[in-house]
Amino acid sequence: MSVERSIAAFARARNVIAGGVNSSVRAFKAVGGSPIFMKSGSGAMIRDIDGHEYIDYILSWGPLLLGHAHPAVVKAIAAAAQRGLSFGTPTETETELAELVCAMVPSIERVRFTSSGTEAAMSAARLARGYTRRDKIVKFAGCYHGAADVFLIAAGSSALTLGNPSSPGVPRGTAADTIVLAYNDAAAVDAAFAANPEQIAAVIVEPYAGNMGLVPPKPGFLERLREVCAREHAVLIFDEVMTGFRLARGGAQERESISPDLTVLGKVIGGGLPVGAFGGREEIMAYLSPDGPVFHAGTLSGNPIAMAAGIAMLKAIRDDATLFDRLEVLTTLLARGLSELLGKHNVAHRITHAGSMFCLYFSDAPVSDLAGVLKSDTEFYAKYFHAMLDRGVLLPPSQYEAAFLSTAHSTREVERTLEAADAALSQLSVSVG
Ligand code: KE4
Repeated sequence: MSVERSIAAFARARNVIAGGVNSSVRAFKAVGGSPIFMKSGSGAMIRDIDGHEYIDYILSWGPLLLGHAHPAVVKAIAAAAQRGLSFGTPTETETELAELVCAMVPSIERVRFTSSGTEAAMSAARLARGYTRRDKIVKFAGCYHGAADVFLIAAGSSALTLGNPSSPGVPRGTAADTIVLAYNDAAAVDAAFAANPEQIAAVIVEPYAGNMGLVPPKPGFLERLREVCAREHAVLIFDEVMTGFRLARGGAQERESISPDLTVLGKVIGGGLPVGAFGGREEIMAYLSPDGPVFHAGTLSGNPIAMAAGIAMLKAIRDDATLFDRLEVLTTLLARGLSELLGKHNVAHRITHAGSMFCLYFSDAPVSDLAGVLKSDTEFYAKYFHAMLDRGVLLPPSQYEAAFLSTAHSTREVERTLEAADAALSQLSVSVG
């Protein structure tokens, strides 16, 4: 498959953009080869600048629950743009999106918008610290909460992919206030609070960990976090940037019937435009400036074009009564089909899936935390990634990422994906010998 234009585009980009990309995972470092430059997307499909078309399971890393260029979202953006792009003043579009968020995620009584998930998570941590007057934050190895210093310790996603889960440049003082535990280890949370009495401001967790592949919570894990945080007067933060509006209408917290104190949102909430959000109990959110002492600001926070996209997105999700059932059925069909094929080809694997998220690990080790995930065969994943890319299927370019389906995917795309996987595994089993 010729990707000459992408190769040339990457060389040109590297002359002016550090690393040639504006987000690390896009560089294909984990899978090798030159990153593919895309030109357009429509529904479940994406097209590169060499004219190749792919079934897209990256979907911009989660925002595109309704697929590429959804008509209602595009129309809302175009209409909003005609009225001006940004005002730096309050607009009613922000209130309208906030009303939708609060109606769909009942634990959120007040919300504040940002321009990225990173900003939202970083601000939620600052708010929890200001509200509790404590400094320490508990996070879990392999979970990713964006690129802020406080969270770039044992982080997942491309920090893990690139081998820098604890990035250089994060001051020792910052790292000292971040306590890292093993995901799904509820006993470790009790021990952390015992060892740091009245010092832990918050526990932040991806309720379904989507940045070390997809690692679901073990039964009782989230409940334990809820109990411990309530007992210790610490803030429980669910980072639902990835799971929000995707695992259920009200996110993972609806699916698991657990109410965090604060929730971090992103991706779907902007419909593909830059929107993050954090919100939760009114008592905590009242600590935010300008009413409270904990500072927050952002030039383009609540940008009216992004708000219009989010409103169109959330209304479409809210009003589609069978959306989540359809996505769960289709994702399960794909996961089961892949598992059958991998069994047929005698390839060790674990597949996790929930809602419209899934991950295929080339491993026979249990995947319930980062240590288990790290036993995966990332070299084989890289070969599989390219074998699928050559057959018109775009998967995340890292073993440590979750893959996504949209409402634009159908059994047709699933069947084509399974055909490609069968051929890819045949090719690889021959080459592996
Ligand atoms: P952003 O700053 O990238 O909008 O959001 C950060 C973030 C926070 N919390 C969770 C649970 C997230 O998954 C993310 C971002 N996810 C990655 C994909 N694993 C974004 C892809 C990228 O970094 O380019």
